[in-house]
Amino acid sequence: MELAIFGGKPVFSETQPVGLPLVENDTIERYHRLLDKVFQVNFLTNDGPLLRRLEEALSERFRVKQAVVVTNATLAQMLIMRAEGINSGRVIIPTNTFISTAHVCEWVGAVPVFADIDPLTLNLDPLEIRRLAVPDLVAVMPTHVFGVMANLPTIIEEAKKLKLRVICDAAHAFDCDAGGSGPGGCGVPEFLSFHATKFFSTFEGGAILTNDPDLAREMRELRNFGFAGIDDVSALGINAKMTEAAAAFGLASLPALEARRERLRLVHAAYQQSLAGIQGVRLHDFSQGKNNHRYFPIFIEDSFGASRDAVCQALWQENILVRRYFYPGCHRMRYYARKTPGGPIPLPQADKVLGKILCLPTSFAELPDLEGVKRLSDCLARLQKAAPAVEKYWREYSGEVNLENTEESH
Ligand code: T4K
Repeated sequence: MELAIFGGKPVFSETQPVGLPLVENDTIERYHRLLDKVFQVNFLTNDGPLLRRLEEALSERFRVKQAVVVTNATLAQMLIMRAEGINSGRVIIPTNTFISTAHVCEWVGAVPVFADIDPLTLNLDPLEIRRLAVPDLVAVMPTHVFGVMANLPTIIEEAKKLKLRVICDAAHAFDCDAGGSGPGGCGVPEFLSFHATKFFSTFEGGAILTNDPDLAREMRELRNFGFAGIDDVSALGINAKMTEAAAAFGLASLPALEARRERLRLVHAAYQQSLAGIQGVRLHDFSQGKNNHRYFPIFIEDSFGASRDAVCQALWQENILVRRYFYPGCHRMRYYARKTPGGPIPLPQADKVLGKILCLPTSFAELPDLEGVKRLSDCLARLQKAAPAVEKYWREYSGEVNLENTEESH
């Protein structure tokens, strides 16, 4: 079968995005029934009954005292930082995270300091805390990338020595854990994302998990403009309220999650089997604990014979919209890179691993997931067999978009 870059028919007739939302038919039915109730009660937002039900369900699920539901994870992070009084100083974040983790630091008045990662977990390397310690450091903010938990116990220990706060980006980590401890389990505030592409979604949404009732109360005020009561504004709040329609979608999704996770687990297992024999394809290690299996990253090693970007472009031509999360790392994103005189400071582990990563779809449009996995894996095997020609094609015909030639290269 001819590869699409050489004029063959694409493996998929429809595009297969990485972030195809996970929505079952029975979830949609439950959602419609809940929406009917929303209109019967005619309470559409502002701490409505469904939002409160969702908060209770989440605090029970994550075994924390409080779950504070908000419009998205970006605002969740902002509320925690405001409530914790972080409005200046420096905050260590791993470079391998979504750009919002860094941006929010700046939005609240702090400066993100980008740290290198452990190449095996892809998460913040705890040793970086000591290396990057400066007097105005105020916090550390690890991320559980792809639901593999950051080493929070060690990070908390290191942070204590320097009197730093720890806040955790658990956007990927819904229903994930390590050694039985999941988001909210280590006693520091953590926030989740319920974006459409996530394992658990409310279209857009997020939540903060905490055991501190005062912090939760403060964040509930902050998400509602700072109102502490009618006509009583106690703080510089913002609008971060989740609507009843979004909360309804969350509640409708909850009963589907065990089966959803099992479906995704089978996809992971199928990929692990079908990609194992392909030269130069390295798989990510998910053996640490429970995972929701939403992401399936692979690494295109040198022995594949073609570069990651050549493979990425060839797969796009096959209608497989793989993504390079979180290439090139926050430290090399133009907005942050240009702030460092002389250009971004290299972070060797992240630079190396983010040059190889590709996230594959874990659900497929219009065909059974395992059939999608098989087609994609066969395609990768054919790409590897034709690697020199794939690389040559990429170099010759795609020079203008070749990231090797841009300032984001490394
Ligand atoms: N921290 C971390 C570690 C995060 O990953 C994120 C979000 C956050 C914090 C912030 O959370 P929120 O404030 O968003 O709650 C997407 C998401 O927009 C973003 O939420 C997510 N991380 C990030 C990992 O992925 P993009 O720029 O990749 O999105 P986009 O539009 O390119 O979509 C990805 C793929 O999914 C595309 O192929 C299209 C497909 N898609 C997307 C949507 C929204 C669909 O098929 N259907 C859809 O409804 O950022």
